[in-house]
Amino acid sequence: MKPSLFHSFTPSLLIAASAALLSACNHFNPDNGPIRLNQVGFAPLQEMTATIVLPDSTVDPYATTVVITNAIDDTVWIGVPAVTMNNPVSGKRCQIIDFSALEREGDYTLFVSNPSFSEAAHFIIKNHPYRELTRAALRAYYHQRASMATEEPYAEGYARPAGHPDDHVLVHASAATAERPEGTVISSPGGWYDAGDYNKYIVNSGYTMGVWLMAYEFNRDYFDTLQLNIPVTGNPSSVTPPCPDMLSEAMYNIRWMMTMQDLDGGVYHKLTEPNFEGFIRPDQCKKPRYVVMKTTAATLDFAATMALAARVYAPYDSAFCAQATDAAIRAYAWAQAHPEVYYDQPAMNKQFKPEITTGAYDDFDVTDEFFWAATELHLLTKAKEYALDVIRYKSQIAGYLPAVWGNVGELAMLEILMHRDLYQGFPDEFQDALLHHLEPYLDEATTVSVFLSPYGNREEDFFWGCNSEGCCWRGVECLYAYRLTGDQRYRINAERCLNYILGQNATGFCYVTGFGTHPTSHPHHRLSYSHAKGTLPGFLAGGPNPARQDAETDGVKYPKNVPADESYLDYQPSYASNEVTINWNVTLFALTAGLDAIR
Ligand code: G3I
Ligand code: 9MR
Repeated sequence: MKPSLFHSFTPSLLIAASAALLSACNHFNPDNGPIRLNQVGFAPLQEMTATIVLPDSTVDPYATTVVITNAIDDTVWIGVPAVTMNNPVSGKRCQIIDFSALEREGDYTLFVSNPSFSEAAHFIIKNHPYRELTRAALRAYYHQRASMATEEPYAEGYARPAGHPDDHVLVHASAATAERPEGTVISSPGGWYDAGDYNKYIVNSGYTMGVWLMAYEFNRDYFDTLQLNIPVTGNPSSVTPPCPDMLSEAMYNIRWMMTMQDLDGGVYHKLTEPNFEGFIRPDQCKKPRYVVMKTTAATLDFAATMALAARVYAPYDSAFCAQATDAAIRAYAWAQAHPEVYYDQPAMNKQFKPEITTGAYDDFDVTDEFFWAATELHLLTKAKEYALDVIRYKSQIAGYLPAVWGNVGELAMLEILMHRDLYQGFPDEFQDALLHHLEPYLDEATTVSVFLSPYGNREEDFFWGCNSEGCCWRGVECLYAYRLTGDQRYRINAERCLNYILGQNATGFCYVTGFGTHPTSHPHHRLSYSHAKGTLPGFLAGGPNPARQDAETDGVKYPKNVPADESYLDYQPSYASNEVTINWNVTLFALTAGLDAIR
């Protein structure tokens, strides 16, 4: 039975509330309502909370009451918000509702009532609430595959023709050598499109493969049985024992990466058209593509990836592992001989033609790349020369946290922690550094956060790609901390990071396409935009980015004075807040799979 207090729901109240909210929401986003909660699902024993972002028109916050009903309309929870406080970033007044007491699987409706507004939101409690999301986040990479058509039954409704064969790639003047002069044609097919664009970048691929293969090692049993419905031809899955789907998908990109190594061991920074394509289908793209400049960062990320892959794929394909080991060793040697070749696109364009204006993934400090590559090579070969480099580069750990595409030192730290028996002393130092780094965020989750989250309570939490690089990655760090200490607090905070991504946040979006009641629906993604069926599912959007580098381009208009945590537009041209990328999805599934595997 619905309680009597909800008989006071009146159309006029609803209209007034909607009008107030509409005026508050920005030009491109829909009204996601004041109730913010995980829109995908909770596991039965999980902490469950929702946040009400009180409409500005609220006269008396303390008059809010809450009722939760189950699928047959029985009241299962009735109460008042546990806390009323201001969002430390936006200043907005919020209330937290804690309904963790609910345990039964089912569909629920949460009704919020206040004399100034009334709202309802649905949520689900079920076992393995993140299984489907994990699968979709991984299947997103199948859709990103370059040089091949995506076909049924694998495309699951999103088939498209092949594009970018990349079998006729030109060596750019910046990458010319005596053996491969400018204009030499090489073949570099396959791999994944980086993001919303159609280019392929080694630095970002390397970081992505690192997080990917480490996620596999972290939850091997889980991934060994996860079915992705992807084609496995050309991958090592025919080898006995069968290669798990997630390793098959990764191999599609790793084999492309291998083609990016020059004869001398150095690795091209990227394979790209000179300027970004329009929003057209892959098969419609006809621009010439180039491999551009070998760099130290790309070569080291490549070395680390190949060494890690040689270890992980050892049970499946010995020929590949021998090739990857050799590639890694030669790449590392090249980087040692060329330790400071940085990708400086404006400087390169002054010297060489054609001009290249696509993604730079520039990085002028490769200490962390040396550390990661040395660590992976040491884990693979156990050779003394790499051990000495691990020692040499480990000294800067404070600067290695958190890991992002341009700062991969933490990947080495986590690898060492996961193989700590091989090392004496310093794993303890690394563990302390990780826990010390997390502590203030965990503290903020229960002291200042209106979303009960260890992420999103500071202005600096919001930047280009923050949903992944800030929020999901912090959740993954919590999973590592949980594995290392067994302390449930870390598991709970990993869940809280995911709750944030799935809707308990300042904008009310579930930032994964195709999931939740208010999902990101218009990402900056050429594959989605150009597909007759529309947006592809399972992609994580970049997230609120107060730097707003895209403001005013292509009609992108942020409302004036929008708070940092709301600088997000679910609008296709907004590349600075709403793009999707391979490096962002990997942290999402590392988090969802990690949580799914625990429950
Ligand atoms: O390093 C500075 C830091 O010192 C400073 O405090 C901070 C203040 O905002 O900025 C930092 O630089 C940022 C840089 O990323 C490193 O994190 C830049 O502002 C920011 O604009 C830059 O964003 C990158 C963006 O490309 C533009 O270069 C994103 O991380 C990166 O994910 C994104 O990658 C693009 C590719 O180029 C092309 N493909 C799509 C992909 C995703 O949008
Ligand atoms: O589409 C591009 C996206 O993939 C990049 O991340 C972004 C930043 O480098 O740039 C996008 O391209 C835009 C360009 O930078 C400026 N003009 C509008 C382009 C999008 O249509």
